[in-house]
Amino acid sequence: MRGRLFGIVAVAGLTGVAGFAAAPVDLGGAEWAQKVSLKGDLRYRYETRDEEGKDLRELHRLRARVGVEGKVNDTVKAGVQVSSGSSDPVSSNQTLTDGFSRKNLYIDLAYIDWALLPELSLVGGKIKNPFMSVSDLIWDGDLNPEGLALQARGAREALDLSAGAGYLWVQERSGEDDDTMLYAAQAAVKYNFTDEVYVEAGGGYYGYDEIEGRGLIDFENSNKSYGNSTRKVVSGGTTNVIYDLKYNLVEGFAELGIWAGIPFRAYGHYVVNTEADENDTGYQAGIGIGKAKNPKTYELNYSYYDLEKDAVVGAFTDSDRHGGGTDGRGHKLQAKYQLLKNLQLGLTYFMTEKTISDDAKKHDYDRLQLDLVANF
Ligand SMILES: [Ca+2]
Ligand SMILES: [Ca+2]
Repeated sequence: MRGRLFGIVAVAGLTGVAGFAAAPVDLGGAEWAQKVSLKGDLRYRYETRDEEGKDLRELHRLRARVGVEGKVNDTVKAGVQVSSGSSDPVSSNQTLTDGFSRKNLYIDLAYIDWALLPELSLVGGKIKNPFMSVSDLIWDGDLNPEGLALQARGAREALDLSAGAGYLWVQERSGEDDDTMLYAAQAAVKYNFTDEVYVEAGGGYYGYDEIEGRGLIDFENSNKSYGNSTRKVVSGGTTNVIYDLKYNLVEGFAELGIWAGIPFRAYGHYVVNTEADENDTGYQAGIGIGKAKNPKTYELNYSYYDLEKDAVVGAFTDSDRHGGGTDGRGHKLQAKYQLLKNLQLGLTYFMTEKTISDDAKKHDYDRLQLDLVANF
């Protein structure tokens, strides 16, 4: 019986092999895998928010992202990514709540990336932030702007050069010249002294067109200005809250990197809104040691920031420190440890002050985040 069964299996196996060899069926799997890459990550977060004058808040949150990028031809790529969260442009967190209800998915990225030249790309759609950043002073890391961007990158001996320009749609409206646009340009140069030491420095300009006097950029529709100055206009029976100022930002940044068995970096970032007369500047300075990448590796980061009320557009800056937006200052301490392959543990603590433009309303805001992040 046993021999017979073995015989049947052996014959079936041989026929299978013979059949495969005689009539190869190409499902295109290998070719497809070369053209399309799929990746995702999932973060489970425990968070506490301790804001002076309010009850301590404790919550668990998820962030799930899945993205696919395909090679369209030799010079064009296209990608789509979906994420958890809400329509919030600066967060894809989903709080665990609402009676185990099913949660929404959103379009997080949808772009075409066309290499016009080996060193020049045109990217269009809902795109990854095209501007390099040594810190999250101006842009939240989750922000994926919309429109068109040019990105140039090149290397000349010890120099790495990068430049970008953006034509970005913030708010489309029906009237002529009524759209809120963001026109931006940035350039940076990195000088590699040796393989172990580099210095990078750069600057950028971000000009918002049609923002002063316009309705607030607020996905929640709750007249939130995320720290920025506002004024009210009454027309008929309704009162609208609008931006009181223009935002034309100039930034400068520099970073020093040293490899001494483990990586070390120190950076500074400065921004000024040239259209505001007061509360118009922001800066952030920080250091980092190590890199949590391979199992049992770690990194430590520390930074201090001071972001005045009208230094940047509050809706797009970091959503975590002092509860998000502008008009805050404080410390950020972070430790990351790579537990296993593709599985990382993170601990972040913000010790900040909120509403710093008004001494009577200024108060403490502390936030703790314990993260478990899986990449696949
Ligand atoms: Ca965020
Ligand atoms: Ca329009």
